[in-house]
Order: sequence, then C-alpha cells, then structure tokens
Amino acid sequence: MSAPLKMDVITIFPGMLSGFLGESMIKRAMQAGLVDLNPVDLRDFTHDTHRTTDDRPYGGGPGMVMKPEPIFEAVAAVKTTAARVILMSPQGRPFSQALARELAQERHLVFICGHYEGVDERVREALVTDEISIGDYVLTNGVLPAAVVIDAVTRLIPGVLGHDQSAQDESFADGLLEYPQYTRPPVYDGRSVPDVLLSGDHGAVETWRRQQARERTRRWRPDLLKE
Ligand code: 9D3
Repeated sequence: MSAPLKMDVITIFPGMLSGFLGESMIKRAMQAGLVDLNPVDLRDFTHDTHRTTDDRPYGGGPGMVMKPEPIFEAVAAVKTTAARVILMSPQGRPFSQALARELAQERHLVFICGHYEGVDERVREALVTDEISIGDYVLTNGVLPAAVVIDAVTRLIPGVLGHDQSAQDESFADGLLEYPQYTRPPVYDGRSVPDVLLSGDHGAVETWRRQQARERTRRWRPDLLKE
C-alpha cells in the first residue's frame, strides 16, 4: 500500500483538533494507515518561560502579530522537502473542491493556523507555499478552517470512503444544487410526497429532478448558473 498522506497542524490550540480526530471518517482513515494527522503545539517551539507566540506590531496599530521564530522552528521540525506549507488565513485563496482534489494528490501538508490579527510577513515570504481561506466570514482562529480542509481532502483519498462516492461527487459536479429527496411515509403530518416520485415513470422523475435542481440553483446560488 502507498504511504499515508501526512498532515501536520501547527496551532496554539492543538486540543481543538482532538474531538475532530477522535470521530468518524478521519479516525478510520488514520487507523487504516491512509492518513497520518498530527497536531503540533506551537508553544513547544518557544524558549521563554511565558511560552510567548505573539508580540505587538511594528509601526503600531491594534492587536498582536504571531512571532516568526516559533513558527519557523515548528515548520523546520515537521517539514519534509516535498511538503506544501499552507497558511490558513482570511486573506487566502478561496477553498474549493478543485483545490481539495489538488491537495489530495500530495504526500505531505503542513498547516499553519493563525490567531490574533496576523502573522509576521517573513513566514509568508520564506515558508508558505499556499494561503487558503474557507470563506468570507470572520472566525477566531484558523484551526476549524484547517479541519475543514483536512476533512474535504481526506474523503478524496482512495479507500477512505466507499468506491461509489467519487462517482456520486462527479454527478453533482454538474454545478447544480441537489433536487429534493423523500423517503417513506408517503404522507407525513398532512404533507405528501410529490406524485411523480411514486409514479414509477423514471423519465418523468428525471425531468422533475432536473427542473427542481435548476429552480433551487437559480433561487439560492444564481452565481453557479453564470458559469
Ligand atoms: C478582525 C481581525 N481581522 C482584521 C484584520 C483579521 C483576522 C485575523 C485572523 C480575522 C480573523 C482571523 C482568524 N481567522 C482565521 O485565521 C482564518 C479564517 C477566517 O476567519 N475565515 C475564513 N477562513 C479563514 S482561514 C483562517
């Protein structure tokens, strides 16, 4: 079998990842040797008694900036030559399924999770190969965003999910939202399942689903139709 995808997550909140690691798909992928996910405590790479990871910005201004030295030392401790070093930050390239597919081809990913207002620019200059945001909203730190990327990447690794999942993903990659789904009972609390789904007419079902998917997409994600 091929080597596991190694993923190191550098953060001052390594405990935030343990709930995520201890459950579900990620845990099974780890046990199966398909991924090797490793939280790295940034404070282990400080040398002062207060284990300081941030400092005031040169030039003044609000908030604190992550100091370069602990990040450089943490990356040096985990990095292999082939690693992508990914800074999770609100300024990053928007995360997407296409980027998840790209990252799933790699051997080693190192995530640097921001906290405070920002990261010393020399980290970007010297270490970072990719900077990723998960969307236009403000979170308190980059740990959950790293977990989001890890989740999306891990499920694409062959053997993590059932074999038919990638085919299913492709069918929804036609760029539309999903059609409404129903299961038994046929009437619940006075609400009926649409007749066409009970008709046994597979052609009519297909037409109805396509039309529903288009209608939902126009309503909630018109941006997807413009492409
Ligand atoms: C209010 C502070 N912001 C003003 C310049 C900067 C800022 C820095 C760090 C805002 C949020 C954060 C913490 N978030 C992340 O590190 C982060 C994030 C996010 O907040 N939203 C979407 N994707 C990401 S990836 C990392």
